[in-house]
Formats: sequence, structure tokens, C-alpha cells
Amino acid sequence: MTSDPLLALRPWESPEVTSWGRLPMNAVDRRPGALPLDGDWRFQLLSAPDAPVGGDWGSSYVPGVWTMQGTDDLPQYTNVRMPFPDFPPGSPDANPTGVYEREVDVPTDWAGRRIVLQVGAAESVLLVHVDGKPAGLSKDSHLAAEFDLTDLVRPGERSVLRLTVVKWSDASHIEDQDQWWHGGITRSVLLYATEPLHLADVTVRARQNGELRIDCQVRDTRGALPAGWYVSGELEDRLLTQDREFDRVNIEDDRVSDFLGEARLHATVPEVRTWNAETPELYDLTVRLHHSDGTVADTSYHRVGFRDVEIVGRDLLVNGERVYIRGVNRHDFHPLTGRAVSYEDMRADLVLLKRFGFNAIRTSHYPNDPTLYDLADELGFYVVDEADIESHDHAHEIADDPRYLNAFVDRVSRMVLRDKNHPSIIIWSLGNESDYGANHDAAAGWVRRHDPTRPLQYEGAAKLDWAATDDASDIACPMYAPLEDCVAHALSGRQTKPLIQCEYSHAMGNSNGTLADHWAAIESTPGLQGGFIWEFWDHGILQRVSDGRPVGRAGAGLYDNGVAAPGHRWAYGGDFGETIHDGAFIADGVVFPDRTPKPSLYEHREIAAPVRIEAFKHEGIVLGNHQHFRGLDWLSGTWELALADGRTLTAPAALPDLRPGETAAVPLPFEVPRDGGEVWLTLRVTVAEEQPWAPAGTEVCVPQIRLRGPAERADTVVDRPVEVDGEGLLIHPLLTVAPTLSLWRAPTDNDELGGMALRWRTWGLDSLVRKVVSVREDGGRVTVVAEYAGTTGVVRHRQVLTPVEGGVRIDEEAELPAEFDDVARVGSVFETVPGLDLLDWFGQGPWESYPDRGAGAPVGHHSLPVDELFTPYLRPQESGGRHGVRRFTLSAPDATGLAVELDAPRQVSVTRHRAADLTAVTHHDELVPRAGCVVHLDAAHRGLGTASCGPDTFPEYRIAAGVHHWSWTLRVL
Ligand code: IPT
Repeated sequence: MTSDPLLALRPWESPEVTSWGRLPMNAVDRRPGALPLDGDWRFQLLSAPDAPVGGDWGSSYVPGVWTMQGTDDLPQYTNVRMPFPDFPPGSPDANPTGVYEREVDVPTDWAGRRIVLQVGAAESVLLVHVDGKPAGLSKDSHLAAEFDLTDLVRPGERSVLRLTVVKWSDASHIEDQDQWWHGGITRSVLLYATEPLHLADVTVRARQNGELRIDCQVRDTRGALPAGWYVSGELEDRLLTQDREFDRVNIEDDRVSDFLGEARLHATVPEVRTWNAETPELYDLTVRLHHSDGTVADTSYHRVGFRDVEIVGRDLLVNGERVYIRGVNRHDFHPLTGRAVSYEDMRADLVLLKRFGFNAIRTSHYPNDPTLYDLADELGFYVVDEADIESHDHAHEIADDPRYLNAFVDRVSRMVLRDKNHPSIIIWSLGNESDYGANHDAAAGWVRRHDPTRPLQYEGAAKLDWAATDDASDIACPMYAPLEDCVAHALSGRQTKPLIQCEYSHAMGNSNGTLADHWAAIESTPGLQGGFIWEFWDHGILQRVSDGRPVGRAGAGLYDNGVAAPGHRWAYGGDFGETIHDGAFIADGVVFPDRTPKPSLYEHREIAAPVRIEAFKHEGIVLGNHQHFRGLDWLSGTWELALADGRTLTAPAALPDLRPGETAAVPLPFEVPRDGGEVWLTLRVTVAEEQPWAPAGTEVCVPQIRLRGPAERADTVVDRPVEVDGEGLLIHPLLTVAPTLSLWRAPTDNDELGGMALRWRTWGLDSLVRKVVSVREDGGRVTVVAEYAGTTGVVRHRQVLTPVEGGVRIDEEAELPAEFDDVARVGSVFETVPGLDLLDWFGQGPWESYPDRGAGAPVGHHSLPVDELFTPYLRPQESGGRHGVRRFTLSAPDATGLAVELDAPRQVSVTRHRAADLTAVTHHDELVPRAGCVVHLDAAHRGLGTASCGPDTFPEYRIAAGVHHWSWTLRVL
């Protein structure tokens, strides 16, 4: 038995105990005067919370997790499964417990003041001791805990502060989010002081019509409140001095009991500049608590956004507008720290999201650092603020378990108490993947009473019936629902509430197929309002390959452009020797672990385009403003006309003055040549006036329209034999491997987890055996018939090689038996000699694109070094494709090389890797690039879909059995 009362409670296995000695959560924001306690602390890792603390101290950086700082307790990744077998509320006996200690010199001038310790976040149980005396206890790994240390420290003296952090607990069972497990202190620690008379809470409500209401709670730690205290507010000097209405801001209605003072300030701001995600106007507000003589006792700073959120019928409205929710799920993640994120990190995340057209964030699956919401207010995002509750593995048992009731209400209410003043937060979420039970209803009841100004959502409640009106969700917020189900619901006449998917379009590996189809449906179906892509990050941890350890904070600069430096890799589940793990399922974001955008982000950017080309009409190009609140004045444009002959003409574009929803025709600045093949018009839209998230010149979108279709392809057949070998394979000076049939791609994560890859392997598509049937020569022309045998079927393939001016035309036909329905690709693959390192193409680009993910890649003339075509997905897979390619050249620096012309826009990829090279390895760093190029050109290529978690690609992007034709011409440059 321990004599320490904090340990005697065994709080790590007592879900009823959520805190002891912790101050109530509040939204008071005092900036100056705090004593930061971040930095290196003395540290030791115990094997269990009740193991004795020894004398052997190392050190650990705060904020940070010890799992990334050189201990033997390493990161572990599991999704649904708990990493230990104990049933809730149990935890394993082997329970890493970090003891952090440091001295604190309490400032002399804090004498007589109330002294508060704030621990930003610790996972999962925090115990606080000061000079060996217990000071408090807290749970909830993603909210701050504050403790009143006034009676435990002495101003002018030094105290020893000890923070003990227990990794596994009853709370772990409700923090079973799909991410790495760590242990440590992930947000800043600080000490601050106030007068005993202080602001206990401030609630700001600011409405679209300019009404401002500020409710203050006042307390005095000495007991009864002193007589005569009052509160004042200052909303930007200009308004205070200029606006008579506002001048009267004062205590209008103060109800004072002996120990809890309540005061309300009122004002109406005339001609208020309202807040929305496009124009996030904020007003500085300072709230002051005064002594009776007017001196200031306490101050709280706020940035106020005037806006309304409401649900009317089945629409979620912001300031009366039905806004589209172009959202993403974001975790706190960093490849070097694991979970601790700095202001700069959070800002960089949000800036990037703005640049790629996102306007909403779900804080999956826990409250974020308060700074994130400040940034969302400032940069303009609609936020779904989610409570730290996910009991995925034992969801059903916990949702109704009364022992966890307190924890549910505690976590939800503390989030709301902390974050209620942020205009960016438009919806509260009760958590994630925790089934639905009485504990949720209890938390929902608390929120609805405390903050009736925002809707509440919870996927677990809404999923039972999207139309239910008596559950804990005001929004139908399914995850990964088939698009047709969403559309059917919206058209059913049964819809009662907004339908906004809390997760959709799973971004694992090469993914996000059909995103444009989703948005076409959303924008054309009343009742559908958007959703949140899963997810922002690939959570790859930077790992040294030699010893398998996380590199940690010293790793800055050891990665570039999505790729880890030699000797390093992005670790995913299993890479730290974990036996229980969920592999690469943790690498499912739209950015790489170093925040490099994946190609799918360009797709999203285009889908979210604020200005679009609606049509080409006789009076000109019709442009439309697709924003909700802004004009086009912050944008500028350049027209580009891509001609099939290789030229691109440009001209400045004057964007019309359009209000949201309006369209107007503008004259076409070019003469379109009468003939000469395809003509594509692109409007390159950039930021004209610097935005807080983008300098002038930043590209915003590239809407495009085809002005004329392709010309007939004409080859002149010449009298020259085509050379083939005894197997009927083309002999060509620039090819090291002759063109053969390919039906296989290195499976994407979607192919693997969706079961397609297994089917393809079972059919033997990864190892087709070619057998030549006949080689017939007819003049210079050669016809080769071959059979490609899999394990369950045979494909008959015919290649007609015709000598044409400058090269050879290859007409191909493949007949897929009925069993080979829905294959990865049907096309040709060949390999080139080394040295052809530059790809120039006319087709979609420059980004990687696929049949169901091509909206962000306009048709034009593009050029990239071959080494830059490949996308380094963490687990190697099909990558680097370009859709809609009409022709390309592969050339050496001296402009020699080969040219390919295709019969129709086709999927083409040029990489350094065979499909078999990609499937043979598990991490990108193991790939050895080939010297030549591996070229695929496909008659048909299967869409990407999102089947690793959610719907597969649509039938129109799958490949049917039967006969496929394609034709291409190979020339020497
Ligand atoms: C869903 C989770 O909410 C999310 O955290 C993540 O795991 C995502 O899926 C997949 O990456 S839960 C899933 C079982 C539908």
C-alpha cells in the first residue's frame, strides 16, 4: 500500500475518477505574465504507476512524448483493437509511467496572488505533486488541466514540480482513436498568477446582426466577493469612442451572490463585418474585471466573430447561407514529435488546407490545442469540434456503462466550456466510433442546455436512422456512405436534417477516386451539403533504418518532398516491432508525413474552385462565382489556349464583377484556329491581393473547357519491314523490353483492402505466361497472335505492327474471357534504354491522374523529368499515372529519344519501376530505380476508388471482360 493518496485511489483503473483538485474549465484567455515551463525536464520511466521512483534520472523534452525520445517504450499503431487484452476499465500491469520533474522559481511579486498550474495535455492519466505533496489528478489526454497551487508554493521560493503520466488506464478504452499510441505530455505547461478576485469564465455571443452579449462569471478565492466590483468591455477602440450605443457598454444586469458574481455586457455593433470562412472578420475584445475603485483585477482577451449558425429544414446555414462543407479530418501529428505540434505546424497545416480549397475541419477525434481554433477563426474554417471519446474496441459495452458516465459528460462539457467563444466552431461532436448509449445522451443534454447556439452531431447516433429527430445528432453525419445512398436519402422525401458525411473519400495510398463525382452529386442534390475527407495526414514517423528508432526532434531536414533521407523511412504500423498493429492503415492522408501535398489535393482544389467556366457560348466564355460570400476581386486570371500543334497561347483575363452565384459571359481573347486538332482553353486563376494564407500569385484553380475536338489521326504506311524476334516481339533500338500485354498493376491500398488484388492474384494476372500462337508477315506488316495464360483463364492478344513514316504503328486487340471481369488495366508495357529522362506529353497534367481522379489535372502540354513523375506513397503501389494522354516523347538531353502517339486519350505511366518491383517491397526506401523507363499505356485503366475504407470506384471506371482495342505509333525522335 502506498501512502500517496493519488496513487492509493488507483485512478488508472477507476473510470468514475476523472479528476481531483482540478479547476473548472473556462474560456478566460489571459495572455501576459505566465511563466512557461516547456523545455527539458528530469525524467524517468517506471514499469508501472506504483513502482518506486528511483534516483536514476534522464531527461525528456516537454511538450513531447517519451515514445519518441529514446526510451524503450516505442510508438505502437492500432486502429480499432486495443493494444492490450484487459477489458474496460482494466489496464495491463506492465504500464509505462513517466515521471517528469523540475524546479520552479515562483516569482516574488506573485505574493498574495492565486497561482495556477496549467498542463496543456498529458496522456492518459496525469498526477501532480508539488514538493512531494499531492496537488491534483486529471484525465482526458487532449484538454488542459489547471490546478490551484496557491497553498502549495511560496512566492520567492523554489518548488519541485512533479508530473506523473500513466500511459494505460481506464481512459485508454475511451481514447481508442485510430492513431499511434504514445505516452507523455503533448502540449505546453505553464504557471500563471491572478488576483484572488478573478474572472472565472467569459462567454461571448456575437450574432450576424451585430448583437454582442458577454456573460462573465466572477469569483474570489478568498471567499465572498468584495463589494463594488464591476466588469467592462472594449471592442476595438474605434467602436468604443465612436458608437454611442456601444459607449453604454457596462454592467447592465449584474446578479451578485456572495460567492458567484455574474455580469452581462451588451452592445450592438452597427454595420458589423460578419465572420464566415471566406472573409473571417474578427474584432478584438478585451473584458476587464474591476475593483470598486476602477483598478483592473483581471483581463481576458478575445477575438470575436459575428455570425449565426442554424439548421433550417435540412440545411445547415451560416449567416443564412447554405454553405458547402469542404472538410478534412485532422489529427495532431508530427513525424518528429509524434503528437506535439507547434503554432507554426498548426498554421502551416491550415494555410495548406486553405490553398487547396478546404473550408472546414473536423478535429478528429479530440479537442485540439486552443491555438488551432484561434487560427481557424483567423484564417477562416468551419470547425466541428470533437470530444475526446472513442471506445471503438469496446464501444457497445462502454456507451451504457454507468462507470463511464462521468467521463463522457466531463469530456464533452469541458470541451464546450473551453471552446465556446470561437466563431469557427459551428458544430459540437460527441466523439467518434463509440456506439450509442445513455452516456451520449447525458453529454448531449448538457451541451444543448449550455450552448443552444450550435448544432450537435454524433455519427454513432445518426447512423441508426439518418432521419431520426429524437437522437443525439442534429446532423446526419455518416462515414463512407455510398454516394447513391446519400442521393437516395436526399430524394426520398424523408430527410429531416442536413446530410454532411463526417468521413468520406479515404485517402490511403493512391486514392480519392470519384471525389469529383461526389461533388457533382452534392452540388446538384438539395439536402447534400458536403463532408470531411479522411484524412489530412499520412502519420509516418521518421525512423532510422539502422536501429529502427524514431529519429525524434533532431530529424529536421532529414526529408524532402514527401521522401525520407537515405537511411531513413516513414514508419507505419509494425515498424517498431509491435506484434499487435494495423500496418499502413495509418498512412491515409492527403499529405505525406512532411506535409507535401499528394496529387489528390489538386483534385480537391479544382472541385472547390471559387470561379468556374460554365460554358462556351456564342457570346463568349461564361464564368460563374461559386463562393458563398465573396466577389471575384481578390482573384486574377490568365487565359491559356493549348493547341494540338504544341503551342500554348496566353492572354490576361479580366474577371467580371460577380456576386456569389452569379454568372457572366466574357469575350474569348483568342482567334481559335479553324483546324489543326484539339483546342483547350484554361483559366489559370491566382490570388490577386495577398491573403493571410497565400501571397499574391498563388494558384487557386485552373478551370478548363474544350473548344474543339481532335482531328483524324493520319499515318502514311511505308514500304519497310518491321523487325520482330522469334517470339513475335518487336525489335527496336530504343527498347530493352518489347511491348507486351499487361493486365496488372501494383495493387493500391484500395485494391488490396477492397479484395480486388486477391482476385487478380488468384486469376494469375500478376504472372501471365505469354505463348506466341502465330507470326504472320504481310509485306512489311507483321501480325503477332499470342495467348497470355493466367491460372483461371487465357487472354488472346493480337498485335499488328505496321511500318509507317518515322516508325511503327501498333494496333492491338485483347480478348478477355468472362472470368477476367474487372481487371486492373488492359494495355501495353515496354521498357526503354537508359538516358531518356524527360517526359513531354499532351494530356492531363502535370499532376498524377487516373480515370476517376483527373479533375485537377487540365489537358495541356506538360513536361517533367521521369524521376519526378512517380508519387512516393509510403507503401509502394501503382503510382505516377497520367490520364488522358494523347501523345508523348521521352528524350535525352540532346533531344534524341522516342515519340508515341495514341489513337485516343489514354492512361500512361512512365516510371523507374516495374509493377513487380513495387509489390516486392513494403517501404519506399527499399525501391531501387531502374536506369531505363518502364512505360505503360493502357486501353483501359481501373479507377482508384476508396475501397480501403468505403466505396469502391463506380462501375463506369471498371474494366469489363470482352474485346479491347487500342493503337499507337512509336517513332524515333
Ligand atoms: C473510421 C474512423 O472514424 C477513423 O478514425 C479511421 O479509422 C477511419 O475510419 C479509417 O481510416 S472507422 C472505420 C472502421 C469505418
